[in-house]
Amino acid sequence: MSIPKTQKAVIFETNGGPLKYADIQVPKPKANELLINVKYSGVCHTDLHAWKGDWPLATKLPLVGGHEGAGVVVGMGENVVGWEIGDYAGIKWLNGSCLSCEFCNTSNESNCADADLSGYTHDGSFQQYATADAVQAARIPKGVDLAQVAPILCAGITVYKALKTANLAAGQWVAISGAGGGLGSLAIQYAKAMGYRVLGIDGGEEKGEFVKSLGAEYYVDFTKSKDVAKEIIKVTNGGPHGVINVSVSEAAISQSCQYVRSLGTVVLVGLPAGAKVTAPVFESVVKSISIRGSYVGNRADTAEAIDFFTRGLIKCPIKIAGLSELPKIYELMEQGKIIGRYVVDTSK
Ligand code: 8ID
Ligand code: ZN
Repeated sequence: MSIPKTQKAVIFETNGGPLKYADIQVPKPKANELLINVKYSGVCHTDLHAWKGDWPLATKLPLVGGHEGAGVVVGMGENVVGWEIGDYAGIKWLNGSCLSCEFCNTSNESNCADADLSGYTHDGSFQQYATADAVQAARIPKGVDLAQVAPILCAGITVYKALKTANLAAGQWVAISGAGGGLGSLAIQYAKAMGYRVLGIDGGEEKGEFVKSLGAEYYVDFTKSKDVAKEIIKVTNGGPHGVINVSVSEAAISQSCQYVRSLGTVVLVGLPAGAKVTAPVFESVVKSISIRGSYVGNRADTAEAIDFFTRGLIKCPIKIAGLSELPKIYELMEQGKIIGRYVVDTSK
């Protein structure tokens, strides 16, 4: 397999600065890394945060974003074992971790203080050739549609792990706040596959139709509802047992602490810049609610999330665009106009 010296990528030099569709060097894999020919990459709202630089964690600069890359292994460093040229591999948010700290040792690699993050501290999947730590790279079965599987590599893993974190029983209600977006559209389907009853919250009629088509029993339109919390409590007969917050809205997150059922769990996933979660102490105590953060997933969560997908239980609602169209996708995302997930084709 011949590997070119240069390739197409979308790169930026300053946070919020121009997103350049340019020719850059093909990276060389380190001893522990795979070189992956990225065919498709999902576009996550995190990529927008990384470009803007609105989180309290600095990005690498200049940076190639992207962390839902699906492709083919074309090279590897001398220490890599267990991978072959031609294997399908996925680039995830967690590119690599130290593998020796307290958190790595207990399979909580995403909480490693030295975690290396694709499209943030490590050039990501908005390029045709990207490197990934061979231990953390996702194993994608041969024959899988690489465009379809791409969103599983962040959105799928993240919502699957968040649903596990909510610790629900089959038949219980889960509310997905931000249900019409990339993470939300997958959360609805994982929740259904795990046996839960789903209530979706987002804005607008089109997102409502979409959310229901994916299996939500009920849709709350936050732009129209007279009282979101009241409506949710009524429909679920006392509030959902779990809430997965995947919106990018501080207000929606705090609101979820009010409508969650007694003994229920509010899971924080969406990361609006500078946001705080505000919950009334009295009601939180008397209702004995839990508020828990959830951050991507580990290697087992990855394998399980991909397995749900390959068994046909999850369909990624994707729109495919060219890599060169990334700035336009960010604009639509900023306006909340994307239904489901955009996936970029790195050859265009
Ligand atoms: O590991 C993690 N915790 C993790 C992993 C991946 C992504 C966290 N994230 C974060 C992203 O950084 C981002 O902050 O999750 C958030 C959502 O990512 P996304 O699903 O990729 O974003 P999107 O496709 O833009 O979807 C967001 C949805 O929220 C809706 C929007 O209409 C959109 O459909 N929304 C908003 I903004 N305000 C809302 C509100 N008040 C709302 N829905 C309900 N109520
Ligand atoms: Zn992501």
